[in-house]
Amino acid sequence: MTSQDNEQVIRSVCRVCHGGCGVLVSVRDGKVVKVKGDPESPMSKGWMCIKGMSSTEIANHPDRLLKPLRRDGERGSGKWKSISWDEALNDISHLLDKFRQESGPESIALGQGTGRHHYMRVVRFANQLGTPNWYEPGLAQCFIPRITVSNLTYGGFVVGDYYGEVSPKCIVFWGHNPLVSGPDGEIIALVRRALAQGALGIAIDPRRSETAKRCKIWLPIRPGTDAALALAMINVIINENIYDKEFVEKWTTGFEELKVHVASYTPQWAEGITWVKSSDIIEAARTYALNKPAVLEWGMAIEQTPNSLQTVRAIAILRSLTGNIDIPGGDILGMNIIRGYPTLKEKLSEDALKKRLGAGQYKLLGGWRAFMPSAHIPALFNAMRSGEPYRVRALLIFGGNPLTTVANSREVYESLKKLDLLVVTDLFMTPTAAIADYILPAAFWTEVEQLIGYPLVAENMVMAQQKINQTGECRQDEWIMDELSKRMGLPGSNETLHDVMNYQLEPLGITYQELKERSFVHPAHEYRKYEKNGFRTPSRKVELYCRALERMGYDPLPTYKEPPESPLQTPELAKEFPYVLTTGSRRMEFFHSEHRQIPSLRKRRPDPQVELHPEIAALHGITQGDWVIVSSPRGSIRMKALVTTDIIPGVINIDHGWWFPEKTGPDYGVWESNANILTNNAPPYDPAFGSYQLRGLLCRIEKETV
Ligand SMILES: Nc1nc2c(c(=O)[nH]1)N[C@H]1C(S)=C(S)[C@@H](COP(=O)(O)OP(=O)(O)OC[C@H]3O[C@@H](n4cnc5c(=O)[nH]c(N)nc54)[C@H](O)[C@@H]3O)O[C@H]1N2
Ligand SMILES: Nc1nc2c(c(=O)[nH]1)N[C@H]1C(S)=C(S)[C@@H](COP(=O)(O)OP(=O)(O)OC[C@H]3O[C@@H](n4cnc5c(=O)[nH]c(N)nc54)[C@H](O)[C@@H]3O)O[C@H]1N2
Ligand code: SF4
Ligand SMILES: [Mo]
Repeated sequence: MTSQDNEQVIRSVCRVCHGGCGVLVSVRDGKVVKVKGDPESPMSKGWMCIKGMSSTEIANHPDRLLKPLRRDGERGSGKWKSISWDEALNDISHLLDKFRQESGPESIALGQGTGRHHYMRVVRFANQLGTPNWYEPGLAQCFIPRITVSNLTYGGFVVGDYYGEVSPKCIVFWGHNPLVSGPDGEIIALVRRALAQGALGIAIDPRRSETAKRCKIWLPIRPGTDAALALAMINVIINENIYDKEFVEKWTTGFEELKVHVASYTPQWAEGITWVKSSDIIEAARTYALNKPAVLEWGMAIEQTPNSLQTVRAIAILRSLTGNIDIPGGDILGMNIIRGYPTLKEKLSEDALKKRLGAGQYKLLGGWRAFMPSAHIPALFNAMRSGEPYRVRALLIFGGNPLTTVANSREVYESLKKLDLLVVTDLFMTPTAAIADYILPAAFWTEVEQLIGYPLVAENMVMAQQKINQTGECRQDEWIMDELSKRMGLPGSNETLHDVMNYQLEPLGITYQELKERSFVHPAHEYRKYEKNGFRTPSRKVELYCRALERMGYDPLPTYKEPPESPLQTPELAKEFPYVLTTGSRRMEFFHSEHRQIPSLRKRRPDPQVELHPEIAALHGITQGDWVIVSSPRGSIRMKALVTTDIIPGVINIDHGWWFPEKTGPDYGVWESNANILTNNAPPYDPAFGSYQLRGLLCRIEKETV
């Protein structure tokens, strides 16, 4: 910390996105006045993206919520009364106590957003309350399939090794665009460096994304068909004998079964399904297998499908066949240097476990083998709406905007309207907050104390976020949950935020206070950890054939299933909706539904965008910048056309997360350009995770007529 003219510079970690970039924050008179990349950060080395660079604008934005608000009229009337924290917390805790007594703890649900600093605190709060019902809009659609499959297949979570002495020779970007969406396991600057150092890139993406543009090979795939492509690549690597024989023999189980299983999944078979030329599939498989060390980056495009388990499994197997696990410059197993968060899961009763919505069916989402057991989103919102199998009466959301980020926004709206209590904690007013009973003002990342294990889930290093300033009466989410727990006398409510952080840091022999002084701890990476004790799977090997899955009633070897709504599966519907729709490709300027009110970011991307190929645009008389109506069997939205050859002709790509803070509430334009009006939350879901389909649906487009 340095001081000059009343200005202090304090080291912390940016969390405008999932976070991870080291930052030097300048504060003057209690206000953040400047942020700058920290050159000493071992991860980001001084780099920051434009969202992070806008932190000053976000922190000091005039629309920040500054005080707790209680509804003072009908829901959504826009009438609010400022109340004290004491009043808000007393009211809410009394209501929660009442619901628990009248309808059981499961009638209270908790919601949150993606990868925030308080993520695990929400899980703990659910366990303290005794409710099995919490959710986050990612989960089955984001990360849980990758983490779970990684654990089942290799006994741990893997991330690309951009951090050591050896740079990867090849990087596969599978439904992942880290040059825009990082950090999501990696940091943009490090991926860019690896590519600049000569790594051969292979992008598997229906769009020639920012990352695909830097790749040697682009496989333009039909959305939703990734498992077929992965199976064909396995087929090529085995048939051409270019797999890592020593690794496969010594460290895997089930190779012979896999070989037989994939024999019919030829590149020619996959071409008909994926629209990728078989010669390109063969070239990609060879390039990946023959250029070691290689990283295989997987994004959440492979999870937003009702075949998420088997898609992710097929891709996971590619890493094992090529022996790219836990080697320098390959995909490395996490070191998990800090202790797991004390979620108090032991406090959840047997009865509560049985009542977790959707858990009986989606065993890897909500059952005992699940990585982080949660409720199935469609089942939870259905219970709010219909009272089946029991009524969910209250929802407390800590940083989420489900009206824009959960599939089928209209049903989400109907569900939220049925609640007896909706509490939303956020930095800003949102369309979801606008229909709440209470709104609580959340602290921004410069106002928060927390640990950040990096990369998320792998936790190869740990950094300290520190409280630098205070805005209005904003409070860190953890504080709110701590205060509610204390008022309700819940188990674990005597443990403070610092107690929890110190417990997590214990294996490193330091406290949070000491970590703050050091900024980070980053031990040297230990490669090939499996050579000591084997992999952390039942066979101590990589499980190409997964018996655990078989025992749960799921296919032990990966399979392909056509998406339930697609040109091949529903050809009649495809006559009316002839294009394949994909949603949500990340944009540099925004984090999901956030930042539309931040002038410097919005200026760069003022309108919601649809990407389509010139051939399709011509068919519909659409030209660059026209407003276009995109429709699916669920509804229609308007978007501005970006006509580009960087997308497959038959595919339409739309932004997600759009609403318009500048418009009037309570809707703030959420029914105009919101991708989730078009998406589907109906079955079939992935049989293990319950994932629904956000990519690879059907749509049509037309020019808007005024
Ligand atoms: N169609 C479609 N839908 C998608 C996706 C897609 O690709 N396509 N992607 C899905 C995925 S992968 C995800 S992870 C979800 C994300 O879904 P969400 O997490 O719901 O999305 P966000 O807009 O990032 O966050 C919601 C709110 O959190 C607030 N916020 C930010 N920081 C804090 C904080 O520290 N505390 C509190 N209390 N509030 C805070 C923001 O102001 C914002 O209003 O969206 C999903 N929805
Ligand atoms: N700037 C910014 N960064 C973010 C986020 C954000 O909102 N903004 N969100 C964060 C979150 S929660 C997440 S989950 C990650 C997600 O980040 P990524 O995993 O990179 O996901 P996307 O950018 O949504 O999609 C990656 C690519 O998949 C392609 N794609 C679409 N459908 C398919 C398909 O069916 N198959 C294949 N193979 N490719 C397909 C898209 O064209 C896109 O280029 O980003 C994180 N980082
Ligand atoms: S990539 Fe994320 S952590 Fe890094 S500067 Fe941007 S918003 Fe902040
Ligand atoms: Mo996500």
